[in-house]
Amino acid sequence: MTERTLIIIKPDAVQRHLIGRIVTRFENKGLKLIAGKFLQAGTEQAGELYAVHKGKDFYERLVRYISSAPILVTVWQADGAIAMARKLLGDTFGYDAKPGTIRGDFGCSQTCNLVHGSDSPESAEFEIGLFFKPEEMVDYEFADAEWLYNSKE
Ligand code: IDP
Ligand code: MG
Repeated sequence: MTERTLIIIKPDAVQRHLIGRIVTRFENKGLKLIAGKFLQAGTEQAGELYAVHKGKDFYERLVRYISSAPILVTVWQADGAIAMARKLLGDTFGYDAKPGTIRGDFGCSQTCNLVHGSDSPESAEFEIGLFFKPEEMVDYEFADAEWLYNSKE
């Protein structure tokens, strides 16, 4: 099923000059970029993004971190985009994440794990709505879609 997922290039990735290398992972895989915004989130917006973690001991630190510096917020679309993107991200903590994943290749921190990805269709819809209006998403066909997705079969 066609899905959309919110991928955030987090403050540490921007500060560490990793935007291009991270975005390339999603492009290489064949996910389609349909929206993007470079911004610094306020604490309110950051708090909403991580509302599911409210009350946990790392929540305040997490909100401070995500609102501390600019981020690149993007939406990617593909069949099964949510699970595919989570595999590209790797496990939550950099030190656990496998080599070959974004978190596994570029970091070893618990909090500063470079990238956010929605974990379900419900959270994707909610998270995308925090940053984008429907008309800010641009759907289109890739010129090589037949080869990329075997869509003729
Ligand atoms: P996810 O980003 O892999 O979905 P979540 O459990 O949803 O992981 O946690 C959201 C974010 O909160 C993580 O990406 C990480 O930045 C931070 N985080 C999660 N667990 C901890 C923790 O135990 N200590 C510190 N930071 C954490
Ligand atoms: Mg999560």
